Amino acid sequence: MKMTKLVIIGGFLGAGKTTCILELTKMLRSDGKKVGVITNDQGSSLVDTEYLKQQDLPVLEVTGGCFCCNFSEFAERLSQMTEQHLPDFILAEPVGSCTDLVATIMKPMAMLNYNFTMSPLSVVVDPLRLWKVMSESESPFPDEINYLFRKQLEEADIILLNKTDTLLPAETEDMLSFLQHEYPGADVIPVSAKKRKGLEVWLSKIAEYKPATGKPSLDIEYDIYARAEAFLGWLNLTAAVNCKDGFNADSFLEQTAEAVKAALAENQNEIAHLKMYIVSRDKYARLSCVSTHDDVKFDRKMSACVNEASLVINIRAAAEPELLHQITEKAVGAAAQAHDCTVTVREVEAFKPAYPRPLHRI
Ligand SMILES: Nc1nc2c(ncn2[C@@H]2O[C@H](COP(=O)(O)OP(=O)(O)OP(=O)(O)O)[C@@H](O)[C@H]2O)c(=O)[nH]1
Ligand SMILES: [Mg+2]
Repeated sequence: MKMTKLVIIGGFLGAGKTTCILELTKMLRSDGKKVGVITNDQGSSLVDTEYLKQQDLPVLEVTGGCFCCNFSEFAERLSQMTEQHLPDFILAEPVGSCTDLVATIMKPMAMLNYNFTMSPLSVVVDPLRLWKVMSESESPFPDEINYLFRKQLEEADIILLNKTDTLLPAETEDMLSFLQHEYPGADVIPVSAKKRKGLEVWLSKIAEYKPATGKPSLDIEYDIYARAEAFLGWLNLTAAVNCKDGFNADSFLEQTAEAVKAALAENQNEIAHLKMYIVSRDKYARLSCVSTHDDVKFDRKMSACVNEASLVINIRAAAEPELLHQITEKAVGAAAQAHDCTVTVREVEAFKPAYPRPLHRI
């Protein structure tokens, strides 16, 4: 019987997990392999799920909490994926504010005899966030988030230093040395998911049909971890956008994102990850911003005027949920007015993640 390989790809919010998954999937498929993806969030209505589905990929999600706190649902989705699609690989992306995956996912999966070969744990890291930790420069986030960020790296079998296309060669070398020195048990691989660089080295490590290296469970203080998670506010919003004469969906999305970013920057509420997605039939656009000091960037543009579209907004930022809600609705309203559209909000969730209580911890 074919054993599906389960690859867990963790890392902090906005590090590039979904982009790595997308590009790895393309490589695996060109090699004739079947792939399924499981996404995960503290809320529902996920940009990542919608975006990945557009690539004609089977995607299932675990919403309303991380994989570890919803372990049974995670296991159910894995079985569902296996039964429905018989994939060679399942790529699973835990919530970016989640850690302790060895103790709460990897070990329970192995011990409870699930029918998967566990791949080494891959953790993606964004150079800008890493730089803040390396240089001990003033961070927009409190120490608890730096603690969480470091714990994510500490348990990695493979660390992917991503976005190396934004670095000078000497900067990449400095960061690689730092990671190798701080986390000697991990394979550190420089990649640029966006430019598809370095991914074949990663693939060669995870495609080997041998079990994960079996790292010890983290020594982690859950109260600090919980404070880190609860420091961030989460906002997930879905809406219908209509305009009888047609509107430019890219411009609508960009204006909304820029207005949210400006309002957060004004209040010094740092962004962890802001992402927006808009779809109209077979056309879609997605943009993203990973800091108030970062530009809003399109991953894909719709390049069309449309009469109706569905909008999905996910924001994780150092702000109270009510403030995120107000800022977002105001930004959407202003973009609607500027584009002569009507917006009907379908669903809004604004909250702080609950204390992490994994089902299993080994
Ligand atoms: N320059 C550059 N940008 C990248 C690279 N990989 C990802 N990005 C960008 O980083 C942003 C975040 O990428 P995602 O893949 O959504 O990050 P994520 O880790 O899945 O984010 P969450 O799911 O919110 O935790 C997007 O704008 C990506 O285009 C890369 O290799 N180079
Ligand atoms: Mg993602």
